Parts: sequence; structure tokens; C-alpha cells
Amino acid sequence: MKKTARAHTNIALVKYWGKKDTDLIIPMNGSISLTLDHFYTDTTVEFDPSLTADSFILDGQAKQDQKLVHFMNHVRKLANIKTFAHINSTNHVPTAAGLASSSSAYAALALAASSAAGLNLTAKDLSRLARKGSGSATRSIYGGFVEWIAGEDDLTSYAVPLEEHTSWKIAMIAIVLNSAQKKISSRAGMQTAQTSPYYPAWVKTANDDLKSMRQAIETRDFELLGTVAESSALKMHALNLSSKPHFSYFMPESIIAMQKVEELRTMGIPCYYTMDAGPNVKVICEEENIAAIIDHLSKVFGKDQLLVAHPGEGAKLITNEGIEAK
Ligand code: FM0
Repeated sequence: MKKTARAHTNIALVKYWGKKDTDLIIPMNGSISLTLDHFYTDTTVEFDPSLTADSFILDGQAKQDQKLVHFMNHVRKLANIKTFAHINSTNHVPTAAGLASSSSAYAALALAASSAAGLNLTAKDLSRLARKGSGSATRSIYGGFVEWIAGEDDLTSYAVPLEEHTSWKIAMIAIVLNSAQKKISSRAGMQTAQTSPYYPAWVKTANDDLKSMRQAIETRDFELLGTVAESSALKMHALNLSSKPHFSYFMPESIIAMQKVEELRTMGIPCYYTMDAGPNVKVICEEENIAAIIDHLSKVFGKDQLLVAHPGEGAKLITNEGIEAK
């Protein structure tokens, strides 16, 4: 069977940064994210008995990818099959934005591959499967606000929706900064970060951050949401600065972007920043303030560097006629 799935990227408000099991991808702490509407991946999978290996096409180009083969082996084991597959994936992210993410990639692949293999997994089991491809993909199975429960093992580490279809008019403005810097993958980065002497404090404070973030979402407390998100991101980057060897995702422009966000706050416009495993800064705000924020940011960044996203949907199977109910 041939199946196509679509999944959107998510941005963590309370970050995942470190594993207690690198093979099964069990995180050291839980995390909370917002799935976005603007950036997504479409993936088609078809198992074919005539193949002698998985074939993978990404954005029209043939690719070799060991992580992907490893993931497909998990799917084959689950479905009790030995057949290889054609996998064709397209990232719908503005060109060179540096926002292509493994979260949408493995969430879409988990749904397309499991369906094509004849499995009809529950959302919870899909999130467990997506997790084995990439940790952040666990959360992209659901739309809106999502929590990844850290758990202890394969069965207990999965995502739960906190608010799938949120009515909160919240937005994220990605500031796309071009970087010539060599990229340190999140996989390698978080492993090094675990050598930081501050790592135990990161794990210890994560539960309070999760609790505050759940409360902020429940009570629509934007200031609390933003404060906790900004603090979680800065703590994550502080681990990188203090690990052995130390490293950083900051570019001069990243710092400028963060300062602009702080300026906006002193001007009375509530907004907060977050940053992941790259130099781009994402600004969290409410819909009513988007125009004022863009206006201020465009004093130093080009309008084409500012991409606005809103809460997006969970992973879905798509047919030629459109989206299938899942
Ligand atoms: O998303 O080694 O999922 O919570 O984005 O594949 O499990 O790419 F940069 C911060 C995502 C990390 C925070 O890591 O790693 C977050 C991050 P993998 P991911």
C-alpha cells in the first residue's frame, strides 16, 4: 500500500535537551511545544518486494540516510515484515530558512510508513514510534500545545495533547538569520551538553518549568508562558556554553534579535524569544501584537527574514482528494 502523510514542525516552549537512552530516545526530562502551521513535511511511503534496500528521495534528490534506515527497521519489526520501501519526502519550508526540522520529518514518516505497512496505530503509539526517529517528532503527532512525557522506557515515553485546537490567538515569528557557521546537530549538541556541570540543575528545574507552562496554557497567562519559555531556552544554551568542549548556536545577529525583543517589552509590547539548535530566533507573541513587532524588528532585519506562524495541526494522512480523518 502507498500512503502519504503530512506533519508540521513544532517549537519547544520547555526544551528537550539530553537523553537517558540514546537508542530508544528516552529524554532526561519532559518537554512542551507548540505545533506550527507554516512549516511541514509531506512523506509518501510504499513497500515494494522488488527492492533490496530502502530508497529515499528528499526534496527531489536521492539520499543515503542511516538514521532513516534504522527507523524503517523499527517499523518493519513492528509490522513483522521484511520488505523495503520507497520513501519520498518534501519539506515545505521557505528555501534556506534553516527551519527544516526532524520533528515534522519523523512524525510524517511514522504515520506514512506505519499505515503503508498495514498498521493502524493509535496516536499514542504513533508518537512512540516517531520518537525512535527523532525526539522532537514525538510531539508533532499532535497539533497545538503538546507535552512529551519523559517516561522511563519505550512504553512510558510518549506525547499527550494539552490543547490540540487552541483558541488562543498566539503566534510565532521566526527571524531567519543566515549563518555560515558549521552546524552542530541537536543530536551531537545535546550529548555534549550533558557534560555541563550545570546539567543536574537543568534536570532538577525542568519539572517546575513544565508545571508553570501547563498552568500558563490553562489560564491563558501569556507573561508566564513567555517568561518560562525564554528561561528554558536560555538554560539550554547555558548548558552548551558550559559543556566540555563548549559550543554555542549564537550568532551576533541572534543576540541582536534577542535585544530587540527585550526592547519591545520595555516599549510595553509583550513578546518573548526562544532559540533551538541553530542561530534563528523565534519570537512568541499574541496575534494583536504581530504588526508592532514586525515593525520594530524590520528596523534591523529584512521583511523577508520574518516569517509568521500560528498553531498548526497534528499529523494526518493525505489522499489526492485531501486530508483523511485520523
Ligand atoms: O525540540 O537526537 O529532536 O525540545 O529542538 O533527533 O532526538 O532534533 F534544539 C533544541 C530537538 C532539540 C529542543 O532535538 O534530537 C526541542 C530542540 P534527536 P531533536
